[in-house]
Amino acid sequence: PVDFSGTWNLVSSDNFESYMLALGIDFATRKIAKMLKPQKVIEQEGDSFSIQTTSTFRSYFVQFKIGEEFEEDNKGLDHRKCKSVVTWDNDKLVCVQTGDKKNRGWTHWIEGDQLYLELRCEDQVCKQVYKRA
Ligand code: RET
Repeated sequence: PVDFSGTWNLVSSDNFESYMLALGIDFATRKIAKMLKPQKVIEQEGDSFSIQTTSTFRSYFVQFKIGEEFEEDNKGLDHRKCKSVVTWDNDKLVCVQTGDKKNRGWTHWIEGDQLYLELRCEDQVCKQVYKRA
């Protein structure tokens, strides 16, 4: 079984600014955020996850259990509350974030020593790749 646990460093990010724009993130934050190289620290125990995304500017923390809906505050991002739920799609982690924004969510998966993240909001898709630290 796949284990996401570990420390991961961003190596590439595609369309992140358009994703942030779709979320309604302000200009100044977008200009700073697109320069960042965030690090993810993931702890996985069975179906329980915590994911810390840290950067020199701002950080974001989320904790969830597969299949259990939770209220997500998106603090430090767009601050819009969502009802979120994460499920397995084979070895991919798929999150649906239900709220004001259509088609909001993300998918995480691993290939080799790389972690892939696809972030979705409205008609925008951001693709990021992380490497094990
Ligand atoms: C940063 C910097 C401040 C502005 C924005 C950020 C974006 C964070 C995102 C985090 C996604 C986390 C996920 C966790 C999965 O479990 C880097 C905090 C907009 C998009 C998908």
